[in-house]
Amino acid sequence: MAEPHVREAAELLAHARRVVVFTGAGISAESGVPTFRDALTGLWRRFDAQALATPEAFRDDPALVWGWYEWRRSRVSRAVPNAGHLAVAAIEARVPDSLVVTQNVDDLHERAGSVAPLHLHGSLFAPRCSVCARPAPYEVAQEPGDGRRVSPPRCARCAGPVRPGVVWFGEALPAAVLEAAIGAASGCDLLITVGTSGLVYPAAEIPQVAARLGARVIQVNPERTPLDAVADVNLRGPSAQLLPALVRAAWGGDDPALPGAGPSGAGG
Ligand code: BV8
Ligand code: ZN
Repeated sequence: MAEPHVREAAELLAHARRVVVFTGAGISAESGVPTFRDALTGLWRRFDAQALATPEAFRDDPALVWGWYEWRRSRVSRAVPNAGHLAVAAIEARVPDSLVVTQNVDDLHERAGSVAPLHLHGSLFAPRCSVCARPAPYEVAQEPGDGRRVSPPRCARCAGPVRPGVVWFGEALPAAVLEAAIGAASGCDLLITVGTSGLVYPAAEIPQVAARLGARVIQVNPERTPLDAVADVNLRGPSAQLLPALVRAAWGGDDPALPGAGPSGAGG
């Protein structure tokens, strides 16, 4: 039997007609992908992620920054979507008017079956020329090892250095993507925010817009965050455990998209 908060959240989900699932690095943590704040393990520890994720850092030392993103891309390529990603895909399959809005630059939502998540901050899998913006193909990331510089490839058209296809601090988010995310948040009746510290703007506005315009908000996070203030229900714990529990409590345990679902009722 689900615990009370999960039951309360499941009531909201079972009756929701227009759902936005807003995710941050925490949803990928149980796939072994470091969250943004701890994305600097190994030799990367000596850098501040926020300082590395900037146009200035790339201009000053393109090989260091490209090496960091190649290291992250190789980590993501070896990771697999976890039960939290699968539960989000199950929600999308059940609620026709639903949308994933993610701050993550990994592809785990797509690999879990989410149809077209909006990437507010770009993707590790869309490098482009830093001069003419031509999309650049990427090889399967070699393991650049910890902290090794890797010189970025050169653009086939203008020979400019290729950059990661992410939004850095100080860069504008892709306008059409942000507009679509705000539009969905404005019109939804339920927003589920999962695994984000809610500190980076303007992305952190999304759950606040939904709450301001009357949506109910469920938060899934082991820690307190500024989004506690707008959440109707706080599910305190890991998303790979709580999201499947939420989906099972809302629609019963036989959701084929959920791991351990099915007649045996395995997975509790
Ligand atoms: C911009 C891609 C202007 C790169 C990222 C007010 C308004 C507008 C801007 C600002 C503002 N105030 C300040 C700013 C500037 C800045 C900003 O917000 N700074 C912060 C630090 C205060 N914003 C910007 O620069 C943005 N651009 O404003 O441009 C502009 C306009 C016009 C023209 C020119 C310029 C751009 C911000 C985008 C930066 N790029 N990512 C990359 O990945 O390398 S941000 C990056 O950090 C993530 O994408 C994410 O958005 C953000 C925070 O990460 P989270 O996903 O929340 O992860 P985090 O590690 O922080 O937390 C993990 C959470 O998971 C924790 O809560 C933890 O408890 C939880 N967790 C852990 N395990 C689990 C779990 N949860 C569930 N289950 C688990 N198992
Ligand atoms: Zn170019």
